[in-house]
Amino acid sequence: MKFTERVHKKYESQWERMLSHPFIEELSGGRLSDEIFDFWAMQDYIFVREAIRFFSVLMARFPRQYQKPFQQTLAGLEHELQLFTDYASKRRIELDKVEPTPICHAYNSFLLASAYHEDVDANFVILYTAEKAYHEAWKKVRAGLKKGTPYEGFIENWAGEMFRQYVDWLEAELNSMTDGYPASRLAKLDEIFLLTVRYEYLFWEMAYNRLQWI
Ligand code: MP5
Repeated sequence: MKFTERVHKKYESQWERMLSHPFIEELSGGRLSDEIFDFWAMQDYIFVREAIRFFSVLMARFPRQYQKPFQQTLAGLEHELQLFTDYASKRRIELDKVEPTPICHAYNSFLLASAYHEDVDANFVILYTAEKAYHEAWKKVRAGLKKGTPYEGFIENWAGEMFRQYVDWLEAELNSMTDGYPASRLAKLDEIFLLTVRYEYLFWEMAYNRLQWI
């Protein structure tokens, strides 16, 4: 069985719990408070800004064949930062004053540590899992909302066709590189999938409860 099919079955309950988080449910139902959405936007701005470092390390370490696709990803991340700055200026939020919360900090540290220390396959697991999680979450939001909300740019970015193709590409690469892997390596990659799903869940949880440092 393909890697992605197997882990989605194995960790179905965690995946579902992440996707049915009240943040996503309330956002899809048009009843999420502006303060909670703003909190998410400020933290995800930081997440994306730091993700540029993550991809830059991957670009330095990965084989040549991945440089071109990741150059496109990096351009996509710059576009995302623009979405956040546009949103923030409408809401009068000063993004340069925002500090990462414990969970945002931990998630970004995990990404950067993996970029430096883990192999290509492990980094593909993280990437696939994080991007797939956002694609699915924002498709749910798109399905629930009418046009003309302040969230449209975010919806188009993560639920749109370009992002779908990117996630499909990650999935296909991951499945072909793990084909025929020994059980011991698969067990390690399964753990990384689960850890990434857990961080994705906690990121919504952090925003929903506005969890902060002291
Ligand atoms: C993504 C994101 C999507 N922006 N934030 C979290 C917490 N998880 C996943 O990744 P990208 O790189 O912004 O497309």
